[in-house]
Amino acid sequence: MSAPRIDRRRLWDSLMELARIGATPKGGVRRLTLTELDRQARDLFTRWAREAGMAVEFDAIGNLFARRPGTEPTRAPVVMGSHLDSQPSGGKFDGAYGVMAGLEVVRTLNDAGVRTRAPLEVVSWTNEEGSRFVPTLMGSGVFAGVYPLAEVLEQRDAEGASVREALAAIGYAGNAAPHPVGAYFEAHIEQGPVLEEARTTIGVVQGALGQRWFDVVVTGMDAHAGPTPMEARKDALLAASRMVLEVNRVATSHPDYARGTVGSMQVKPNSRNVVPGEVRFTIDLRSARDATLSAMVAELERRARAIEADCRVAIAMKEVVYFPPSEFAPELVGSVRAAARELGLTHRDIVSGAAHDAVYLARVAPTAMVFVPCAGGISHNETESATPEDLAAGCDVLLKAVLARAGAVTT
Ligand code: HGY
Ligand code: MN
Ligand code: MN
Repeated sequence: MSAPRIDRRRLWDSLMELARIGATPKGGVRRLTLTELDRQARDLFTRWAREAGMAVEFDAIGNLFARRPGTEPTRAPVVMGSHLDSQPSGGKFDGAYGVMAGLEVVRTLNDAGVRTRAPLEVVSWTNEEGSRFVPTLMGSGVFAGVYPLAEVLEQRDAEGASVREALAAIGYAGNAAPHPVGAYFEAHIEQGPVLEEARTTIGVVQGALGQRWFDVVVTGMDAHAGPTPMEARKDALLAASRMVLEVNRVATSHPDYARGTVGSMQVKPNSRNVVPGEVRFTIDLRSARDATLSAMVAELERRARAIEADCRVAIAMKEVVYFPPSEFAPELVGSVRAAARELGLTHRDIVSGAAHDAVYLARVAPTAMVFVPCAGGISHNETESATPEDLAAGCDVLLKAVLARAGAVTT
């Protein structure tokens, strides 16, 4: 049976309506996890899912599960999902596309009167971004048993609010029980330049880079910028700046997809005429090989010791996230490739530089992802954009791959 085709206009309109929640002047989205804006997005998704005949529940970390019954109710559901939270200056499509594409698959099957043997679920995972609260991939990590719920609920943001308090404040601390997943599919924009440069519509994702995140505290001594001689200073910002250069150096000295980023830094006391006594910053390391991640960390720790001695400061590196490179399920990846081929869409294998909830779902279920291009490969940026055609193509591939797994029953 040939699969029905999704409604491109409806998918686009849903994405644009969702993007109005947290819309920023430059055309992006600021919808930090567990904020009032996240609540509004969750409420909107819940309303739409119920209008599509789905039952909606949420678990103790706020993961939202919208379920469409199958003809074999005891079979584990085929799950589609992604996330509704965004970066502080994020785009309209990162995360939102995967949730809206899952909803569009259900809406299309409803219109076509197509039932599935396995139930279907569309999921929005809590705090994929890890921007307001660490760890990243928080909700899917709890669901997959990677993070203990009690520990995660006590994580605090820069203002000292806990996950537990923020979740209760938006009314999404639920009690849905963990349940088996028959298969997991996530549609996402690539967030890099590969597909667009290759003029290719579909990315058949093989897996994702491994990541190691650190919170670093450099402790020196506040001092007067005038009378304090250069050789007597304990300048925490000088030491931190040298560490930033080292992060860049270790990442550029490893060939296999190595990445190194310092994305956030706080300087104290942050006054023009005071030698900074304390600097806090973050390190995000990635690679396609676990051994490379280890080598990068070892090099950075070695260089930190030398910089400490040089600058007469202390450098403390605390690891806050680690997951090795992940591979998705070959048979499910094959169904994504077959769907793209049957739809006559250009496609190519690709490795994800970004992490996705699929990384943790892959630990509990066969998992695959569908990538579509984004303009200039730009993401985590308010100018992030994608075309209605590419987004629809990715959603058609998602529908076909999901039907192949869930089994279609024409009523
Ligand atoms: O950082 C990541 O890889 C993801 O986009 N949150
Ligand atoms: Mn994402
Ligand atoms: Mn993201």
